[in-house]
Amino acid sequence: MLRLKTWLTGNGWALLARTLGATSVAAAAEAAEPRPWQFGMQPPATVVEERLSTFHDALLIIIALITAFILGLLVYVILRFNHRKNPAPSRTSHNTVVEMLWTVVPVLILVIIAIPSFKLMYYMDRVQNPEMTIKVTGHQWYWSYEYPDQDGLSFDSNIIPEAELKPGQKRLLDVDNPLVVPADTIIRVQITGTDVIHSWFVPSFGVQEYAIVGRLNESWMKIEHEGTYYGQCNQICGVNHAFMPIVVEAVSKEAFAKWVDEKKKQARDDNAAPVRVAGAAPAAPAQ
Ligand SMILES: [Cu+2]
Repeated sequence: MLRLKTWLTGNGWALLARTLGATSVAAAAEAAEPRPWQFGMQPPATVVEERLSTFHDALLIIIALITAFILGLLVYVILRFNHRKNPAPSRTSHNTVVEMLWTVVPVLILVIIAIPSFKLMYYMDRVQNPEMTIKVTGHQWYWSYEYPDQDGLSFDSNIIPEAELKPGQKRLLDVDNPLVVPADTIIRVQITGTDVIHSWFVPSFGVQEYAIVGRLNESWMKIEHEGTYYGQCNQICGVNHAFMPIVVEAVSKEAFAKWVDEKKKQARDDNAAPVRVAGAAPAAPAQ
């Protein structure tokens, strides 16, 4: 019973996946992006994505076992009960024990899958003690990012057109202003939209949240390692849907503080810059 409990609370899944050589957060240090001929998930950069990948791998094993079992049954029936081998078929039409089994066993399998699935879903859903907040807004067809804890610093993030790519920059993935966040920090991500439905999706964080007009959706991430992470809008949102990628740069806390100062300075120095701070807006007239 204890074994079953350990299994259901998640440790069993992790153990199984590790035995089968799945990647863990600790092993994934480099940038995460889609690669040519990639199989499987991108390396996890957050605990959420590590758990998602582990759960996915465990489900794959369960599915493979069920499929192999059904295939075995079919092959057995075809070989054993074809009309040459079995010219006079039995007239049996019911077997209560077998019928109970093929109802109860699949239900049990589904319950065993549902328990860790719901646990993970609620773990992903809400962050308990966020250290900072990022607001993401989806537009046709770019993202804008806002830092309410950094005096409302905000800017737009646009794709770099193919003709303007510098060496080393990724076609359809790199942007002019990436989202810069501190690594090893619990970040609440609030997501909304201004026109149609978009979806902010960064595979290696396990974050995928719809950006809907008039609604503030929430997710969270704690990026374990510094690095550059790529994502894309994954809700068909119009003709330039494929051209609103996401770049997240996770840096050290000190580098982040420095970056915030520089961005704020940039916003103050140059009004035409795409960077804004809330404090720079004209004050409302006194009543
Ligand atoms: Cu979109």
